[in-house]
Amino acid sequence: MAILPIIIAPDPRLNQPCEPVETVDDNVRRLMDDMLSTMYDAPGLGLAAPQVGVLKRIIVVDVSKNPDNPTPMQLVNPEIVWSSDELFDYEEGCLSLPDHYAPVTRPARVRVRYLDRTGTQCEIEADRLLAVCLQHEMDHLEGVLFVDHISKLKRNVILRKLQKTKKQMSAKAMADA
Ligand code: GNR
Ligand code: NI
Repeated sequence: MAILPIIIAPDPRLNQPCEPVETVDDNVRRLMDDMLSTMYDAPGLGLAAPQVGVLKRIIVVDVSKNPDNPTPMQLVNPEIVWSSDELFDYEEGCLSLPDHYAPVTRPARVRVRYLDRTGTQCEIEADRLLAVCLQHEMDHLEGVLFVDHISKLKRNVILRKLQKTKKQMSAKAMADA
């Protein structure tokens, strides 16, 4: 299994809606396994395909935070079929916005329909951290980042800082080459 490079914002690939997967084949399964390896290596609680440059509706999640008892989930074409009126605030981060965090308010519980790695349609109901992560990952499939849920001022501060860091990193890579 491979560890894939994670795209850092700002990047147009993180702002595009992704295409549905037509068939859950070996290529899709290999990508999902690589996404899980990449997520555990980072480490992160979830990862969406566009974060590794693949504009397909695929996400992986594991909120167990316990390497001895992992609960990896791989979801193809996930959709929210129900969400609670009750809301939940959580301090969110994103592997594509490293070292930046902000509170985001979302529905506290969601019911998600998806295809598993065998192509079978499944549904799960999630609350708390799992609900947060599923919604955060599914946002990525619409080209939406957690900073799109906070004020424009805070969003621009974070995105400008990231752009500056990216420029410094590429300048350093050029100098070192
Ligand atoms: O690792 C991650 N942690 C996290 C914390 C709070 C809310 C959402 C997340 S998901 C994030 C990994 C990521 O960027 N997934 O797209
Ligand atoms: Ni993210």
